[in-house]
Amino acid sequence: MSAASGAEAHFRAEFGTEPAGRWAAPGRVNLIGEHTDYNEGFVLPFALPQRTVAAAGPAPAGEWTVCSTFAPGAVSFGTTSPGEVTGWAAYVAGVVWALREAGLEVPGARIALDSEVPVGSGLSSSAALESSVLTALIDLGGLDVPLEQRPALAQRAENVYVGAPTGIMDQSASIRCQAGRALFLDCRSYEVKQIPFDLAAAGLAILVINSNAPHQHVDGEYGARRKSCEEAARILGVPALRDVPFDGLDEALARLDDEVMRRRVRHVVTEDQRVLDTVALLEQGRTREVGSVLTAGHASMRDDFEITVPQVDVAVEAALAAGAYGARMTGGGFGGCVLALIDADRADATTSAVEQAYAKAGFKAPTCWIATAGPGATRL
Ligand code: GAF
Repeated sequence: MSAASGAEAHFRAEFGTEPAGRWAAPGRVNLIGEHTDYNEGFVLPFALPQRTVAAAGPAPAGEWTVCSTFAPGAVSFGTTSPGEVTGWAAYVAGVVWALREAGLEVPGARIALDSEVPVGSGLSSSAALESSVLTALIDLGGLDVPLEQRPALAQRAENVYVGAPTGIMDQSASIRCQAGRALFLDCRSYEVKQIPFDLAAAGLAILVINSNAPHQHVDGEYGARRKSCEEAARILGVPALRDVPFDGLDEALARLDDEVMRRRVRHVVTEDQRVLDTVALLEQGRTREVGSVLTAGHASMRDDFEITVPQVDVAVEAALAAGAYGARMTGGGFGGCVLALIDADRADATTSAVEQAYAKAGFKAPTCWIATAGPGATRL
C-alpha cells in the first residue's frame, strides 16, 4: 500500500471519519555537499519518489492529535513547548510549536502519518515527516508562508524542539525540490537553482545502496563536527567556513594549530568547491565526469571529516570496482546510504558486486535500488 493510502486508511481507523486532505513530502538523496549546510555553504540534493504522507483534518482550536502507522496509539497535545512531547511525535509537536513561535495561528488538527522513506538510513525521514505536517497545517489554516521560508520553520522544529543540531538541507530538499531536477541551494541566502537532472536520458542512473548500518543525528558525533567547524570559523575570523575561499585554503589551514580541526576545515572548503564543480559539469552535460567528484567527496568524508563506517566504505569500493563512475556516502554519516553513478544497464551487476563484498566482510546484506528525482512537498 502506498503511504497516501496508508495514511488515509489510518486516519479513518483512528478518527472514524475522512481526512480533509493528504499532504506528501519526500525524503532526499544528497548528490554532493555534505556537512556544508550549517557552514552556510552549498548543497545539491534531489528528492526521492519515496514520501511521508500526512492525512489531516480539523480539530478544535489549540488541540492536536497525531498517530502513525509506525507506532501504536495516538498522541495528543495542546499549546506546547520544547521538551513536552517526546519520541516520534516530537517532530509533529515541533512543527506546531515553530509555526506558533513565528506568530502564525496554527489550526487544531488530527493527523495520521504513513511513510515510504526508510527510517534511520540517512534519507531524511525526519525532514519528510516535518515537511508533510508543516505543509498540511499551512494549507489547513490558510496560512501565508512563502515556500522559501518554510524549510527554516521545519528546521527550527528539529533543532529546538527535537534537539538535533542539523542544518537546512533536508527540509529544503523535501519542500523545494522539483521532479527531474537537483536543488542547488545556497545555505546562506536560501537562493536556489533547479539543475536539470535527467540521468536516464544520458543512459545513466543513481544506484542507492542502503548499508543497513543504522545512523543517528541526536547523538554526539554530528554535533561535535558542527562545533569544530564553528570554532574553526571563529579562530579564522570569518562568519562561517563558507567564507574561507578555496584558493585561500592552505593559508587558512596554516593558521590552525589543531590537526583534527585542519582536516575538518579542509573537508568543508573542498566540499563546497565540489558542489560548484558538480553543478558546472551537470550544466555542461558532462554527467559522467561528476563521478570522480563524488568519489573525491567520499575520500574527504572518510579521511578528513571522519564520518564514514566500514559498511559504507566497502560499498563505495565495491561499486567502483564494478565500474561505477563514482560513489560516495550520502547524508550525515556514521552509516546510512551510498550513492553510485552507474551506467543504467549496470544496476544488477553493481548490486551483486556490493552484496558479495558485504557477504565477504560479514556485514548484514545491503538494500539497493535506483533513485530518480521526484517532486517536493505537495497536497495530493
Ligand atoms: C544531516 C543533516 F540533517 C543535514 O542538515 C546535513 O548537515 C547532513 O546531515 C550532512 O550534509 O542530513
